[in-house]
Amino acid sequence: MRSRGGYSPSRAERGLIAAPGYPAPVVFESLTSRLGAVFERLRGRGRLSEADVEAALREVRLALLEADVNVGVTRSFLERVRARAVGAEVAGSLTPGQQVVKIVHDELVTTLGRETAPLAPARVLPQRILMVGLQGSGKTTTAAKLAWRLKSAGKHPLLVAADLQRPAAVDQLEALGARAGVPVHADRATTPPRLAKAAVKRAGELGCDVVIVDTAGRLQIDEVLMAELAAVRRAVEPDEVLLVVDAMTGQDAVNVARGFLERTDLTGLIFSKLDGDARGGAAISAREVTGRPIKFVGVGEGLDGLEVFHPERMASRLLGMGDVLTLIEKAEAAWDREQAEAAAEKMLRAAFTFEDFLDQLQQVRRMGSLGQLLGMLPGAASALGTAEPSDEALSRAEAIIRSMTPSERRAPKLIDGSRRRRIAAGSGTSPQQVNELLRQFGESQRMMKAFAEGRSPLPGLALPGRRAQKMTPKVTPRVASKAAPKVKKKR
Ligand SMILES: Nc1nc2c(ncn2[C@@H]2O[C@H](COP(=O)(O)OP(=O)(O)O)[C@@H](O)[C@H]2O)c(=O)[nH]1
Ligand SMILES: [Mg+2]
Repeated sequence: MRSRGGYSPSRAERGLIAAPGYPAPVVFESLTSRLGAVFERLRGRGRLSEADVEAALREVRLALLEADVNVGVTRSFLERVRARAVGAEVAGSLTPGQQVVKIVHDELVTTLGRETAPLAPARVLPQRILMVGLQGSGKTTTAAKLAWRLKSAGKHPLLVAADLQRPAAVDQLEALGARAGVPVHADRATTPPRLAKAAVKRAGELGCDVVIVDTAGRLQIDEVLMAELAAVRRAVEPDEVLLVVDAMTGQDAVNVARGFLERTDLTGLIFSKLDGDARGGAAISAREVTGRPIKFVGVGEGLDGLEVFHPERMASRLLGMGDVLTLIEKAEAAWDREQAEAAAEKMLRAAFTFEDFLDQLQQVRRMGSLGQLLGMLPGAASALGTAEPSDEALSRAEAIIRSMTPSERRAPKLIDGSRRRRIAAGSGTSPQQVNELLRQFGESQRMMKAFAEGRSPLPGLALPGRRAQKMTPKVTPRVASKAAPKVKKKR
């Protein structure tokens, strides 16, 4: 299924890390629905006061605690969000509510690690990976999944059964290794450090380039276990020490992670059982207190149930937006519509200026479609002097308007010969081109005025017609009711 045996190691490695088809599992359900509800309420508000931010953060706090995020972690997370949210300038195209969503999302991504974290490369071959964690967290299963994954990416792993606490543990790894088609090094009559050391040597003999060492766990962190792990670590000199944490671990995840961090020099985290009724708390908490990246997540018992961890996707999921980017795009669309509505009203009052025009041009650039501009901007085609304005014409118009002073933009009548030359020089156009834009804009304004006063518009004028209806449903009825009742009847 994922066999990439023919690839060179570097490609295989990249394929392994990027895992483009990573199907995001449905996880962290409680936090998801909670935050979804919060932002549902915030959405649709015009402006967010400081009290609104506080109210939002109270809900976020409850949601985080409910998902078993550690109390201290929650507090510092909310402080970071508050510091950014209160008094933050709302980005041009977002509503204040969307801005809060974005900040919470950004902060979550940061807390979860921002980037996907690839496995550390081998300092010397073979690459050495040590799996540690409490009993039942999923170490043995995860070791086998990782071996299978690396094998699929063209590597030659060797599994090492260094959990000598229970005989059954060795059997379990041998069975999993057989299923994965990966050799297992075992020796029931030795100590874990010696076994691990011997395994590294054996890997060389077998031509294996990765050694994955499974270790014993306990129900709780204890001295004997930690001493054993420290000894194994010295024997193996691992490139990675990966702590496997059961995603169902609640508040205690922080203590577990801290304990292992202090005693075993963790390099990364793996969260198992995210396919179950998993909560998000453990992942956020453990990531925050250890500062170690989450490298993989377990999403099933089978060998293929291990996925690369994507902070961005997880944060979006935590927010219950499915995809926050989509949400923000929608917010931008809503903002554009409001702006278009205001502009249309101004036009009808013949108060439309070059500044409004510039705003519209910028919006259109973001949307990247001239057709939409025409829909939202009654009279635009005529102002630009062509029925189908080109990008070039738009750029030229924008450059010219940018070279005007604010007062010139509001009152183009001010623009005399010398101002015209200055604007042309500033915008890299000719005075004739400036003149042309002024003329067309003035004409368009005049027509809009006539239109607004109910006089018959000149033939050929691009009326805010059906296209506008599609794009700007709130604009059109108002425009239509004033000047074109026929259009209204059709709706
Ligand atoms: N559903 C699910 N079960 C898992 C996952 N990872 C491990 N398990 C199960 O959790 C149990 C304990 O796993 P094991 O590897 O033996 O844990 P260990 O004691 O840390 O070695 C086993 O029944 C595994 O099948 C996972 O990602 N999803
Ligand atoms: Mg085990």
